[in-house]
Amino acid sequence: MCFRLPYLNELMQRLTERNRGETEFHQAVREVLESIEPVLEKHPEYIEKGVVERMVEPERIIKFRVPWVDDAGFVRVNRGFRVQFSSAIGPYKGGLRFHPSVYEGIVKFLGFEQIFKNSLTGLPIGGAKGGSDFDPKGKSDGEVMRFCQSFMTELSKHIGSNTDIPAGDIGVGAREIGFMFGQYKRIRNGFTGVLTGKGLNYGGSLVRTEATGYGLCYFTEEMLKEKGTDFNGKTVVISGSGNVAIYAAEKASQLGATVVAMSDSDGYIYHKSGIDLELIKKIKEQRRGRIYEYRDIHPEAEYVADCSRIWEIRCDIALPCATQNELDKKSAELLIKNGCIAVAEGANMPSTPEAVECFLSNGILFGPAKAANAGGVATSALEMTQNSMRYSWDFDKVDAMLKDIMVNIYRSSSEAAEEYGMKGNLVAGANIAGFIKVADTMLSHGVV
Ligand code: NDP
Ligand code: 2IT
Repeated sequence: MCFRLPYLNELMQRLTERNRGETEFHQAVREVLESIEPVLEKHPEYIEKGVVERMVEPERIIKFRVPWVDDAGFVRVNRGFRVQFSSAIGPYKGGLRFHPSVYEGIVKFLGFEQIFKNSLTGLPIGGAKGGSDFDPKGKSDGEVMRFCQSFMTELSKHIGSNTDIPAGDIGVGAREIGFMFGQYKRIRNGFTGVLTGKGLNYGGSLVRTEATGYGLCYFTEEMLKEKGTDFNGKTVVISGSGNVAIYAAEKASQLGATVVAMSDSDGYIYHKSGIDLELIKKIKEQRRGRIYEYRDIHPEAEYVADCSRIWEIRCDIALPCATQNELDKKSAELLIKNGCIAVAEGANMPSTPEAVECFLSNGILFGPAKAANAGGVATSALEMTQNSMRYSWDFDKVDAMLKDIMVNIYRSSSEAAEEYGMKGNLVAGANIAGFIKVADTMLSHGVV
């Protein structure tokens, strides 16, 4: 697809050439450029001052060797990354992903998205992402600890509570954050809020564990209000069964919906009368097991050994909460054909561009990741605030703040869409609202 502005065509072409093979990064940038084209047409000062060229180039990329010793005594070597994308509106902030598919293109797409997401939260946080191609699956606690210590030994040179504050993402949860925090504290001899998603005993915030999933449902509730409806009595399909998926399922159920299917990378479970979430938590959070084990307790549930087919199940609301590009055009068409009215993204960039186009052109309520899953990082910022105060708020207070933030993100995204003549298009609205705040800040900082 071509842009109207030759400037954007050239920029996109140059970006593709200079970041060869990084297809996820190209995809993320293209979507933002498409959304902000009308903003650039109205405000040529963003072009004149090179705001977009600067925004698509990370401020700093750190790439390092992570050597560690496995249980059999063999030396293993992984790659570590941290992309410090933008510090315009606050210190770098964003998660760490440990998954074999991680390479520079993945970390860059996630770091780029994080700039706009963090801006939308209304809190002072810049954009970053990091991770490694290390696969925690099948590793012992000792192996995970040694890996995390080696990873943090290098990363500790580049982060700090006022510089860059990492958190979790795929493959990085409470266990990994604990090991990394312990190593940072030991190396730097300082107890600071350098990571978020910490345990409650050492500076973590209540609600951070639930925040992304809960926030996703609060955002979805706002979208549903547009159609005069809510979660009550609705059938919901959720992909994934990790941190985001589990707490999205919990909140959707609390709001009166029935979650009928969840998945992992092997396959999905369909339980018509409603997923037993306590069992999913036992299998996934406690035992780090596989989702097919669900049938050992509930043989009446169905298991299909192909996670991509989860979107064949009829539902009113679909919440993709696993990974990027997990929902393609064919799946989008199926969801629509089966009567789905709303899709909100818990994962980052889970819908392909063709799927997004399909949802928008068919009038499906669509909550893009940057807006819909911002509750996790927003609550991370609330954790930073509590760490600075050396104080902690109770669950209801943080939950109420999270809800307010999600309602505000919905409002600012839908208002920006309307202002630029794209009423109801939250993809455009979220990108525009997120962009303008960062772009104006960059103008006021001069050329840096
Ligand atoms: P977890 O590691 O807790 O869970 C990830 C889930 O997704 C697992 O069920 C996993 O299955 C599945 N999955 C991962 N990779 C793939 C793949 N390539 N194909 C199919 N399934 C896959 O991660 P989170 O729940 O934290 O993250 C899920 C998504 O949400 C990611 O896109 C992440 O970037 C995004 N996100 C996370 C936030 C957070 O606070 N944690 C905040 C905002 C967004 P398996 O166990 O088989 O690997
Ligand atoms: O994608 C995301 O927003 C996250 N993984 C959470 C980042 C954070 O700093 O809490």
